[in-house]
Amino acid sequence: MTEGIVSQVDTDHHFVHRSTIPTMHFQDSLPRLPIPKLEHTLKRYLAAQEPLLDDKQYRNTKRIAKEFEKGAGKRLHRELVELDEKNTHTSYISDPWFNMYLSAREPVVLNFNPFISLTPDPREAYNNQLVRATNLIISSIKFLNSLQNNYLRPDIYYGNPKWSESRLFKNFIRLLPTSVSWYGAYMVNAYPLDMSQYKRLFRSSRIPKLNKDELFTSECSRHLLVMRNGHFYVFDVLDSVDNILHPSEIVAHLIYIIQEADHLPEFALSYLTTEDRNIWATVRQQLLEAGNEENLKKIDSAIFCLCLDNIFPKDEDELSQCLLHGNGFNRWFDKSFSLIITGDGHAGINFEHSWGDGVAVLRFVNEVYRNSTRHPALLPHSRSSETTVITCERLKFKLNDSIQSAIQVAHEKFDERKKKMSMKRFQFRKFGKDYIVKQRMSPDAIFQLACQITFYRQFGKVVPSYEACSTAAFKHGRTETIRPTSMLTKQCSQAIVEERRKRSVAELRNMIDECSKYHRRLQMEAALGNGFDRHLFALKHLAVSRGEPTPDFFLDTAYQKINHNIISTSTLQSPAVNLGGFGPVVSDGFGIGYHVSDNWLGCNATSYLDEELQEFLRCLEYSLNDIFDILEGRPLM
Ligand code: BUJ
Repeated sequence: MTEGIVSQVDTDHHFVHRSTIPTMHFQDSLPRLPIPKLEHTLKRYLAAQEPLLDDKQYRNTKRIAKEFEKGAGKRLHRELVELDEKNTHTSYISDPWFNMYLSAREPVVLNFNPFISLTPDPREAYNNQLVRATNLIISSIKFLNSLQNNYLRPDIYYGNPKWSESRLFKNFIRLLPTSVSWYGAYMVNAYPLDMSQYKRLFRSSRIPKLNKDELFTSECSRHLLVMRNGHFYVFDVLDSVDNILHPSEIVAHLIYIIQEADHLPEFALSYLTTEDRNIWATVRQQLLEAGNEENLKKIDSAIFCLCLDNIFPKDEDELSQCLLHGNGFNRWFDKSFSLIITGDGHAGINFEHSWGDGVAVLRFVNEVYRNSTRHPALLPHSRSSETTVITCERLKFKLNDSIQSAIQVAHEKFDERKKKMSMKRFQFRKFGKDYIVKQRMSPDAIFQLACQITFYRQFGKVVPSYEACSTAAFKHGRTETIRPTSMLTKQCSQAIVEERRKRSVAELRNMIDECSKYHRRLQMEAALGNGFDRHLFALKHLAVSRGEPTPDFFLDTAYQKINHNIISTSTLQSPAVNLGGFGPVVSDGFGIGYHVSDNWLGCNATSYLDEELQEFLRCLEYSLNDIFDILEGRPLM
């Protein structure tokens, strides 16, 4: 796209906004993700191990860590630092993290792809499937145009939000050379974030390959992929000079697709994207050999995938299931993201995780929600254009017997796996962020503590837990792990569950307060790249990638145990999002997407253990009531 052409036209029609500060203004001067000192990493590691081990196991793990620190760990750490110094364009975690995702052979659906559900449009009539789809398509393309033209506001975390609105700040910052721009923002307590992941948001797909997948991004495609009843359609949403198709023309195409794709195909190709990656890689090769190369290219290079579902979810749990996995035939799970619109106009995103993290996807969701609700391109009573020339192409695939039976097998396996997974929404209305902040505690810490108490109440023990934390404040940062299980949360859980009548309210409150402070510290450390998980992960990756024997440290059962995350959690905050979640990361665990809102808190929880999940949510309610009573100064009964 040439900037000259689009800059002459009305902003509203082409961009979500035109930022004073260019999108990539800070990229060159972003700070680098630090590699913590090995000594600090191991100290943090041992602190996280302590609540999970008995005394003897802990002493053993401590000994192994000491040996690692003096031996293999010391050498690997030095080599990691040397490597990092040679790769100043990126972060030490970027390659190992891509490698982790792309080498994983489990199906992406349920195991990796999360979903985010968009809050309904406040005006009911705009939630019609065709109206919402058209408006969200157009806002998404405006986002793409803004990104391509360097008009998208860079992500900045403002320590003092007043600067986010300041013209003076923006005009000053944009004049700074890109080599120092980050420092200018830093001077006013503003922290620009890494924007590198956005280049794979659009026109991108994960391509299955034997043993390690690849990411593909097209330079300049103009077409959208639309799925309906398991059929694939493509049509250009950008014209030859990158103007967005008129809304009435877009809706005319969607109407055509809905009318044409009125039955399910005998063999729905998309089930293959739910398969184990090596199986899918082999079948994809067969598809290429059977003459489907052009069609696959059209899918891979499409700007994104729109799934026009024929599903009418009866409640939030059914909607969440639809967005996390659906019925498999109307998705292409390898696309960087799919925009799913149900028959009754609910909208959500399912995204492939290897290319990027929650921060980039949430930004996209926020912008398209805002733009599509404030400046909807299509009004509910608008008509589709009767004069539109439909340029839609239905992709017809050549499927030989072997491919057909592979689809059949994938279909059966997918149905089996999705049947085994339960997903439940939970909401607690007695307090939320405002109340917790008034108690001078951290809302996130309180939710995490509630999960710890809950698990202890249900199973009488503590287990490895994971909270995702973005490290996008650094160049090519990804995530770090916060470890919500600590000696403090263990003691607090024991006190609340087992000694509830023996302990005074003041004592319990003090324990909660200590947990909150400790969690806040862990959160801060993780966001600054000072956790322990990624550092250890990178050291292990370095040894393995060089073909060296795996150091004893990583063979310790305690190391393996702490990486079997029974409670895996992630949170995000946005008025544009009303549901969100992901599958459990282990067969005996829970996947918890949660949200602490102003006056309530809630989660979407998943598990392969249905009864345990129901009980977990019952206990969570109990635990939150306990916390509430304590904070209110009422003794526990
Ligand atoms: O940790 C990482 O590197 C990435 C993580 C991996 N994991 C999901 C396993 C933790 N990925 C993310 O954190 C991205 C997750 C994006 C979805 C988050 C969902 C948040 C839900 C909020 C809404 C809940 C509303 C409840 C309503 C009652």
